[in-house]
Amino acid sequence: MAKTIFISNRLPVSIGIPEAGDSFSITASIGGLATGLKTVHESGKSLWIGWNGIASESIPDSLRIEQEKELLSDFGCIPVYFNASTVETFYEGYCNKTIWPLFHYFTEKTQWSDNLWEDYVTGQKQFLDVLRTVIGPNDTVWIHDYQLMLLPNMIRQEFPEVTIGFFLHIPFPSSEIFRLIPQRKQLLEGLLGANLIGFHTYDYARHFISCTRRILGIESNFGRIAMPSHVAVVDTFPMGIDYERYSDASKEMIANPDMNVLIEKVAGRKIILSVDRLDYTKGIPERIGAFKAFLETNGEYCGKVHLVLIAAPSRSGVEAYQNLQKEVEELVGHVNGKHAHMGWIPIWFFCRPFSFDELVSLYRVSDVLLCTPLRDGMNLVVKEYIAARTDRRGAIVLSETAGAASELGEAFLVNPNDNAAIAHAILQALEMPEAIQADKMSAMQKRIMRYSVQKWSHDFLDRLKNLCEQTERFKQRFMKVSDMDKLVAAYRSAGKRLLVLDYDGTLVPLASLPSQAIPDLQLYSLIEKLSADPKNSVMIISGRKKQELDEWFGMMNITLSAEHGLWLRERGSDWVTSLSIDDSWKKDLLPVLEAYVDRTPGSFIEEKTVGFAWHYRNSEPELAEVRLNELRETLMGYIQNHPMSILSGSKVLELRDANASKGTVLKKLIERHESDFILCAGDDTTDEDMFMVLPDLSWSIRIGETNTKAAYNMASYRDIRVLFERITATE
Ligand code: ADQ
Repeated sequence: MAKTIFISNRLPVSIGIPEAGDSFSITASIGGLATGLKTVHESGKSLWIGWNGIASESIPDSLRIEQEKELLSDFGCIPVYFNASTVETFYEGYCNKTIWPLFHYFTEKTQWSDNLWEDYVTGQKQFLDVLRTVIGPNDTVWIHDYQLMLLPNMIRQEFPEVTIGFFLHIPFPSSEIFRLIPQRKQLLEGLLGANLIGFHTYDYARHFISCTRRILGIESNFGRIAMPSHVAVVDTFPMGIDYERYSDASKEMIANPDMNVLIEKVAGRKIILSVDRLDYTKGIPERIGAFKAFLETNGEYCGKVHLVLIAAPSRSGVEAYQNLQKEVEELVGHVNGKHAHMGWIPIWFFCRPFSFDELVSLYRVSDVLLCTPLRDGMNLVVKEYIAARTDRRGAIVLSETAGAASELGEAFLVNPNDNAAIAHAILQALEMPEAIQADKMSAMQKRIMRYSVQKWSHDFLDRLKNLCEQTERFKQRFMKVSDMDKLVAAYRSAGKRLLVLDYDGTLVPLASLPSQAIPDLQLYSLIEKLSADPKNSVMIISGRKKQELDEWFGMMNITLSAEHGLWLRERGSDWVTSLSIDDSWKKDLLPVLEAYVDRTPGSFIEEKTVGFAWHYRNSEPELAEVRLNELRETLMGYIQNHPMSILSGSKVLELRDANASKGTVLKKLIERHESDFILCAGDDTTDEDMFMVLPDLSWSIRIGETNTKAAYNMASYRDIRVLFERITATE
């Protein structure tokens, strides 16, 4: 039976081993991810692979076996064992010294070295090793987060049929930042192994797409990226929280005794709450600075407000985190030392994690949530605060660089580096009338409630399933071995055959410069064999110029057609055209195109007998797209008055004679040849003109996963060559 396998760096359970080391305890984690995937995971059709959180040296072998059994039977979990050294080199290495800082725009904290990278690769292979023991061909794998960015492609290489999803929980930076990383190509290729790549926000998805274009030169079409073996779809899924858990707890909670003490002490003062993991991305020192600025510019609030600052230590093995703790302690000491007076301490600092009950109690009594990370993939704390405010009170000051900001326009959105703006927002939040608090809070609650973490996970998995069904449907159009067998049989039994082939993208791969896409020896040999058969008429029909086709194929016994059917050179004859050529418009249009070349670095013009091609494959993609639209608009004006037409190809805009068409020339040839076997192959929209004029029972193939009038699709020019190998071998 097909199953779903979740893979994350950590398992959704915590393992505890007491000092004596002769037993262990397992507790289910209540983190966001564990909750989100709970309903799917508990349905019993899934497994979860991840590190169990403790170095393998500290688990005696006997315990390990027991632990594995219990993990599997009670929690559907399969552990990956990391020894202490791997924890340090993998998780605390490339993951947290390279990717984490860089993806959060902390370039100065980013370290890269070959060793770190090697350990990152090796670490992920350990996950693959475990996966190999349980995976089946129809399974779905959902991989989580930046620790495992290479895993999608590792799995794709070994198990091409498996459905793979990936979700990144942290920001995906702009290409200017991402391109700094030496292993940028490997990371992108790693992710592109997935069928679905999910991000919290549209901006992160946009950054990823822009990186694949600029760094790998791979195009996307409405978030779909065609890879050789599959289509990778990029989309946005803003992660939510277990809304009811927070709202129900808030409604039902008998206040936690510790919290009662706190609330009594506060007695009439306002509470500004700040809750994070102790991480430099969260902007805790900057927030303390902004609170200080607030006190200094709003003296009337001294003695009347507390900042309750909760920071749970994390990644304490990494130096940057150890330094951060010291820095925060010093800053808190400094503000308290400077502003406290008898009976009032401005900042209450807690350097420990708070329990769920404690957090909900605090959310309920805090007047303002001050959430100003310098960068945050999403930030769930702000969503938890909203869910816990069943009384529809409270206000939020939120950093515009947190992913959550894109969903929470009602919050006071601030630049986390601007102390004065934060201080002003705190004042506005503290003084916001209750009616407005209620309006804003209920608007945010409706949104957060709707897109809960459960909805998020189902949405992702449903999308993944739909994509795979779509791909399956599409695969039906791809030429299967049985179809190829039929084609070969029809070829063999035919007395007279016509083979019509486009060139670029169909017989050779597309190249950055048209002059680079020259025929290779294998292609020559195949065309030689095909054309040597007296039953065959072979024709190459291309948008290329006569001179190029002559140079490459002039010596062969085949028919050539240049410039999209404008010119025809039948076997042993000269080039002719049946169209009355009017190229008077060329001289008017050349300066227009030249102006676009000047304004679009990397683009160039290829002049043809009747027309031009404006190539922009080597231009900066976004700029080229803007220019392309402008140019099309400009040319529309000319089309009305000149016998020309505009044609969009792969990274090229062509202007050609309005009457030239591959379809027209092919129609003539078909009439003349009276073949009983016709094969036509192309990869471009211009080739659709040919597919449309083919008689019934012809064999037509479009290269690429795209809608077409052709009867079949094939993945690449390589498949056409395989087909030719077969038909030439059978003779
Ligand atoms: P984190 O960086 O851990 O997660 P965040 O989303 O704010 O960031 O918090 C995750 C959870 O930790 C929340 O449930 C929160 O209550 C809890 N938490 C935070 N500080 C705590 C504390 N001091 N005591 C107790 N609990 C605390 C990463 C990304 C985020 C993204 C999440 C989910 O960095 O941007 O929102 O994953 O994708």
